[in-house]
Amino acid sequence: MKPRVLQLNPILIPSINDKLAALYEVHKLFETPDPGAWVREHGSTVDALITGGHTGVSRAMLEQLPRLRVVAVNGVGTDAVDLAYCRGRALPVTATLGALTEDVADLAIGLLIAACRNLCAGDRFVREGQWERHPQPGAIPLARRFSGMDVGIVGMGRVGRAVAVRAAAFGCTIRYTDLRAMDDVPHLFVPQLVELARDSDALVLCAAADQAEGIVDAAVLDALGPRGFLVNVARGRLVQESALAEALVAGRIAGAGLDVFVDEPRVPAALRQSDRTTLQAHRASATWETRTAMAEMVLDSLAQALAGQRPAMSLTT
Ligand code: 8YV
Repeated sequence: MKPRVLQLNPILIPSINDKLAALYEVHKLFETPDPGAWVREHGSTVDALITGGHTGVSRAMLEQLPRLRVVAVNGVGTDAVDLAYCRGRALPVTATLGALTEDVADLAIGLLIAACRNLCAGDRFVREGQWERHPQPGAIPLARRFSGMDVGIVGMGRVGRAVAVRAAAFGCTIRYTDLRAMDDVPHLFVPQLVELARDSDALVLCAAADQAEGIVDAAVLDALGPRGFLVNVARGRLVQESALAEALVAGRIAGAGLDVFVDEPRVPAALRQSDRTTLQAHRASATWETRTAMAEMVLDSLAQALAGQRPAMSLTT
């Protein structure tokens, strides 16, 4: 009998879905009308679980899966999984470490340039026929130069470092904050986020959410100031979203490029309606290349765990 795999999110790569179906009896919980009832009835038959970084899995669900041998997170963030509980059960939790670094950093720079240069407003202006109606040069306000900006990186892990490499190529001065200074990072460490914000034209959030919930508050936004930009490619809950909305509406910061939100897919109206925001639907890792590499890592983790080995990408065992 094939091992039973419970899948909480769709995987968008057909060849990976074919491989999963060939090897396992896959149950797609996201297509199940009553997921809670399914887990109550069949939870004891599940050998492996696949979930997304943002989705994670609740402890209540894990408690209903006594036979589980691996939680394979198809993502790098494991903040939505109770790692301590999984450690206690000697249950491997794997992540796709390293697979999405370049794409997330690319999107961070893309959002930053889009925010500084008003790319979305420019696109709308042309698309809606406004250019023909208002051909004079001042019809769109002047933008801000990204090259050479002071960029503050919050969280100098894999993604933070990849953002730093890219920003350095644009001639930016880079400072960073994290839980501690890092010997192998050549940039200036600033222990206090509010100080980093004061010294930065743009703050780029790349930190894990576990220990950093709500760190971007009104004081940080005011320190960033009316010429400052915020980019978030990490987790929405790093930011106090209502404080961000207020700062944007009042022009207390210049703009924000956001791929992640507190309560996805719900995005506060103030953020959706603001001309100062550039928004994405949590898709920093959503390229064919990266999603294929991530899903291959998930397949490897399942194969290793179900063969009784410690998965190479395990964070808990
Ligand atoms: C993915 C993420 O969108 O890696 C993460 O932690 O949040 C995202 O890159 C998600 O995990 C895809 O399933």
